[in-house]
Amino acid sequence: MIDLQTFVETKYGKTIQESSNEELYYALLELSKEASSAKPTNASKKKVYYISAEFLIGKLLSNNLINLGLYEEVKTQLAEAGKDLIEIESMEMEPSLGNGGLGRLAACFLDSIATLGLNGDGVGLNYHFGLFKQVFRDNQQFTEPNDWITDESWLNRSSKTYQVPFANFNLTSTLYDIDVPGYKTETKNRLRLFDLDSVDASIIKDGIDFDKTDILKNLTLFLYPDDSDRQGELLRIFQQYFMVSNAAQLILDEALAKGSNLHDLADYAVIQINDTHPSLVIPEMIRLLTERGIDFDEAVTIVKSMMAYTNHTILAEALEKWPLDFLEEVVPHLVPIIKELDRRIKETVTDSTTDIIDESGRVHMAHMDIHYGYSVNGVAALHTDILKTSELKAFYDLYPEKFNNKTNGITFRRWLMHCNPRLARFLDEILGHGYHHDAAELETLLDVKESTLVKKELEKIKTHNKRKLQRYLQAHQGVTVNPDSIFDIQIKRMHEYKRQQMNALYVIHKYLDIKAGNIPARPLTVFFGGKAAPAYTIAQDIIHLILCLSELIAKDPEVSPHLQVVMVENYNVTAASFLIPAADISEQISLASKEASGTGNMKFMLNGALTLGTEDGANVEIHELVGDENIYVFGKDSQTVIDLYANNGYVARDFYEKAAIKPLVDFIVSEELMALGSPERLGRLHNELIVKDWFMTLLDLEDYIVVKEKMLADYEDRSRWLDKVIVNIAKAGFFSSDRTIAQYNEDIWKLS
Ligand code: 26Q
Repeated sequence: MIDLQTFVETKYGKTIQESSNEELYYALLELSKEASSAKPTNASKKKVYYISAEFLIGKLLSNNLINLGLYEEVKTQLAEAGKDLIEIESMEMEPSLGNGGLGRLAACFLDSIATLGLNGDGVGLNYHFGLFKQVFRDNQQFTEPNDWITDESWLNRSSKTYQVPFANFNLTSTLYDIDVPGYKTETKNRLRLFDLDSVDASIIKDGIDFDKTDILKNLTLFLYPDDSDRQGELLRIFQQYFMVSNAAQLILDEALAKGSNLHDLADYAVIQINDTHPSLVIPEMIRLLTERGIDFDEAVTIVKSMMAYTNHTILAEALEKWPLDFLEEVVPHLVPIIKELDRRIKETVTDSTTDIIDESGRVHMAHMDIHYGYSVNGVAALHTDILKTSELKAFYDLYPEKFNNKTNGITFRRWLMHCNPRLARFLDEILGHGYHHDAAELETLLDVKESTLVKKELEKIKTHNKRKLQRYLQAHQGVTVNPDSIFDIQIKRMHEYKRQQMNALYVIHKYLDIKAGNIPARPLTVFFGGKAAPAYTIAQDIIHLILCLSELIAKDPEVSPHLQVVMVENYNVTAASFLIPAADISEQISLASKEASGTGNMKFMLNGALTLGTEDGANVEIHELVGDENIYVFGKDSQTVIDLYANNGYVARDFYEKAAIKPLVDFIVSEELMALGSPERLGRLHNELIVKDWFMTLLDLEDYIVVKEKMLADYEDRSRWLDKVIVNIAKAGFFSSDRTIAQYNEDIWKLS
């Protein structure tokens, strides 16, 4: 039992009631930190190190309170003093230490590793500003630094420091730890974030611009600063090496402290390499082992038995290939090791497509991971199949035993209990608490599928969550949404393959339809949210189109009662936790074969939204689990798409010329929109869709519109819709990251 009143009085000399929300936030921060620091770390012999350039942890207060078992007590004691935990939590800054899916997955995994009582830490970098903050002006995206680190925070500065050698200087790191308490566990794990004391925010000039060459001042300033120029790319290598050299030294320290003689290092440590960003850990670990007296051959053998690689993408442009002369400039001491690793492959493997160093002298990081690791996994069944049969086929032929699938998952502590407490409480009432520790038990919800009482309650919860989102958007963005409308939501990074532009073309279709006098049965609100990389012009153009459409419709009294478009500013984990529980329709409309998994799709399903999606990534598994009746699938399948690419078989203009499509695409450059927006941006996007359309928007557009209209019509049969909602929630258990992590451990890590 905690006594918050006494705690607050001791800290501030006043009551809860007299304290401000900010004061209460800091009191609760201190209270949670005390509770988790009291827990011992896991002392078992073998440990997994999840190395990742990104950990998109989001705000931690509520989650830590939930995991520490303090949430309900705190909430009640605050409420008794007239205080609201949601308002107190809004005082917390969100650490945006990730871009999107990959970073958020790492955060969910930390929660599950701790919850399953496994010995495992995350290792990464302590970016002072993380990902940029997005603001809209003139219907366009602008970027600002997100200053998330406050004097008191979740970070604990440790006394550990390491020396990291670069070409012309050594850097001294500082290690910060963030405690990761599992859900109601005895022990805790940690997120280990390395930093550099000399980093200096004063080098930031307007927006997020800064001197890319001043490594001492900029190394951990931002997450993935613009990598479109050479200096940006060099900085990325500096960051990656700083991360992995520190990680490798930490791992060796911890293993030695537990009694390793280094020959047996693999009995103490396994490294999960999260995409190729930490791949330099392979040559670095070999370097450190040989420095400590292990001979090269043995070092290679040791490393081969402790490195496991996860692939998160098949987009060629996202696969890292570093020119050897870049590496020569930053980490010359790794170059001979990488060359030797490559030489050994070239000696034994005839197929030159698997070379680590290609004929243009570029180092293929994924190739190094696959040759010198013991496990390669994709993140959804379809994704792993595509890796085996096409993208990484040459490697699969060499090492079939290394390949395995680990379908992604999400932590239910954040994506159900925290973001949707009403639904969580209702599920507790009708199912008991068993599903908290075994998410598969959610399936017993199917037993009450016919109950009108259950359906009524689910409807009430959805409306409650829509109102909660309404208040959030009103306060944060000054937009008013209609909670009696259908909430149709697409939130994810802005990227052509994710096809936000297709959804925008649907909006145009709907707008023109309403203008033509076809009034929908119920109003529709289409929400978008997502950041675009500063150097990604077409993604910026898509944001521009959406913002212009939003303005056009809002200003049109004929259309605005029936249709609204909201582009949520600065979409992040916090915004997601308000948006997802309020959704009726989950937009998962990537071009089949391109979205490795998706994890938003799982969060929406768990929160009672129905999926409108292509047969891509984990959508395929959602479809299999819920059945045809309970999902809205459209579009060409992945094999068709892969064949179209192979034969250059897609010609955008052929689709553009179709009578149903041309007016929608041409509306992008209509007088109405051009008057609101930038002719340059709108013109470029219009042209792109007609002459290139690399991600085949127009291929699936007609089918998308038909299926979406069917979905909106089906919404009107509330009882049948709620049947589908129940099946979706009931089947979401498979997507618990506890299941994913149990499989990683069973097949790859083998921790006790
Ligand atoms: C690479 C080189 C240079 C600069 C940046 C990058 C870079 C940065 C971030 C490349 C990729 C990323 C992030 C990728 C990512 O988030 N992938 C997503 O991972 C999710 C978790 O597995 C999947 O669900 C998504 O399908 C996948 O897109």
